[in-house]
Amino acid sequence: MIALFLVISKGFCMQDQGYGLWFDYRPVTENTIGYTTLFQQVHIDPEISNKAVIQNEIELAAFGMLSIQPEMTEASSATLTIIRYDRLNKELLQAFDVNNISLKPEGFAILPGSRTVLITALDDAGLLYGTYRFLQRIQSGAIIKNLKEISNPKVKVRILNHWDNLDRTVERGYAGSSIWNWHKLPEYKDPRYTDYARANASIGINSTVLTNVNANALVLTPDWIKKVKALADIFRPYGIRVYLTARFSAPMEIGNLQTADPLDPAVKKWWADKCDELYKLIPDFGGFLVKANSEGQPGPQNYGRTHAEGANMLADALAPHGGIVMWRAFVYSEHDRDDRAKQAFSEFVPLDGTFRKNVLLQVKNGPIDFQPREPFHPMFGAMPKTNMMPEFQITQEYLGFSTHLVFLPKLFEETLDADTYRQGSGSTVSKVTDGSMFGNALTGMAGVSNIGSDINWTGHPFAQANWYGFGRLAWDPYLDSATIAREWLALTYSQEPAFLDAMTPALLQTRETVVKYMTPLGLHHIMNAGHHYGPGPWIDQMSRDDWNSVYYHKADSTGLGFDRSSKGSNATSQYAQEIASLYNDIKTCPEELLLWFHHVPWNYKMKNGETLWNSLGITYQEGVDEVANLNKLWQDQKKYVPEPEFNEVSMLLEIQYKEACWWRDACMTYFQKFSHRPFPEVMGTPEHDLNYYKSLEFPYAPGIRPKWN
Ligand code: BDP
Repeated sequence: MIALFLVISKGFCMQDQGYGLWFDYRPVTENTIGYTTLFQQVHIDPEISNKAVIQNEIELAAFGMLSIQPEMTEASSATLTIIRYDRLNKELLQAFDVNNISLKPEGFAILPGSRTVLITALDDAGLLYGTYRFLQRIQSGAIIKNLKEISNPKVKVRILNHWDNLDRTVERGYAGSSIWNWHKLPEYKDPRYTDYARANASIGINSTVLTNVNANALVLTPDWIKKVKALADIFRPYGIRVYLTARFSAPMEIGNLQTADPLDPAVKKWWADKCDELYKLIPDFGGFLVKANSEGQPGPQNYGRTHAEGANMLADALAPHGGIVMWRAFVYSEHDRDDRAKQAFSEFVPLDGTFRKNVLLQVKNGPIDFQPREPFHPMFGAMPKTNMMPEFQITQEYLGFSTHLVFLPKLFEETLDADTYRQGSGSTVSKVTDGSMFGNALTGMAGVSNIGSDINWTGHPFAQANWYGFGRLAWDPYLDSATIAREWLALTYSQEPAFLDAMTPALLQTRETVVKYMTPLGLHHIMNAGHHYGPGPWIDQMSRDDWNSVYYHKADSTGLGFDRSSKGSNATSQYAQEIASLYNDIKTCPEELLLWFHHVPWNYKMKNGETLWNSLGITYQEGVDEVANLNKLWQDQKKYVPEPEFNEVSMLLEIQYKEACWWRDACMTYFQKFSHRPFPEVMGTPEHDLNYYKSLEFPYAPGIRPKWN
């Protein structure tokens, strides 16, 4: 008989406001043999360094899901055996089919036998990942004989970037303050740090940058390094290494040097000594993330040196300890008159082949800045002799903060699946990411964290899915977002098919919905200035041209959009020929990127037969309608979700609807100044005039960038 397991949906419990994330081990019931038997006797390899954390997780899970206390046994012939591959004995080798499995570092194998399961891996981290995966499969109701899974991470450095400041503010953070309580560290070790490590390990994240890319050199002083060490010690058993952002001018700010010139011997020595100091306390310290010569941050160009010279100097200081440098390619200058979208490519591509082996260039998914939709960054695939990692923004700076429900793995997937054509067709960004395109050994994927001190970690309950999805894609960039959505929903709320069938497609649609009501048809960077909250297409008074919305949409009486074709800024030429010609021609350019690449006449005929102007209004309206539909659908899910979270999401969806209308009305009213056309009927007439929308101010919007030192 097929074993069927009914999973009780999450209970209604006042305390449950999402702290438990996707692994709070809610009860599962079984109606035939299975899970309970499996947890009867558990053997965990006594030789591994993380035995205690694995045991703790097994006990928590067994108690939470099945109300049982598993017996821990020394005998390796247990019902559940978790053991390193090199320590498999003859019996186990005979009992389980381990011959054809190919394991890599951190990878794992979950092998079901008859009423038993073996989890094995080459290393301790792999055993922990295997354990989490096994528990997740049980939480989502898998049948034991279907548990077989052999999985190796495709990316080496799977890393969160916290934009957390030392005063506990979080740049672009919308979930409270920083979870790092620097003031009380190193003595006070908030239990939340352990739960943070558990959450990350449960999805394969193995690295974290604790501090903001707009860096403060103080974190590299002895007292602060002790605080960092306290966190590193907590994270270590979970396979997580800590990294810091390095402020390029640190040798001057905290080292009393007169210069930070990367070729100056005293500067080189200062960094080498700093690394010695760091590694003495934190032997597995990961390395540095650097934002240099970008948005006011100091860098090698202050001394007439290149990005490669800057990165290599730090790489050399870290190399003896096995550390790496993640050097950001997010650069654009107010002195460069060229299209901002082109500047990183122009700056970095000529440097291909000059970076050290322990440098990873960290490249944002698109060429501007984490917009709801961007084409993939043209640097992907364009530097065959350089290690390169994508950077995604998990925090929703440009996607409605933690108020709007948007499932970002869909956006991440769009970039990862994009074909760069750099090595012929099929040269996807995923292949740059996992190193298979050019044979890079050092690979990575970064996500700007959305985590804060809020009880549910991420502000919006559904923003947890973006953290989860990032981790899953960093482990395997080829995973599809539908699988991730379904997994997360089943783990977090309920595995009832009715719930999953309704909510999975709904989640997947949310990204497009946000694009439609914020920046349809390739519009971008038309958020209000500074905080980026709400619409601000009229912004034209910022100190830098490329911080103004008008720079990006270029609305005038003839039409709308940024001409990046060969007749305009020629940004299209930075792509491989196949992509360049596709984007370059207004007829073949995908409509969702039309206004990114072309200045389009208001009366241009779109594929739907409507003019550009009408299509704009129709698309804005579709976005608004889709939020309304999502809210309707959500109201039917009440029985699957704990009441506090259900209510929270309902209230947030109301705000999202209001704000979607605001976006539509403010943008269409503004653009009408140029199009001089009536609003398309479907969207009705905006409630207010343009002056009203322009007058709205939000001086206390969260997440604003603090003053840099
Ligand atoms: C921009 C943010 C800014 C960050 C910058 C970056 O507005 O706060 O410092 O990205 O990535 O999108 O460095």
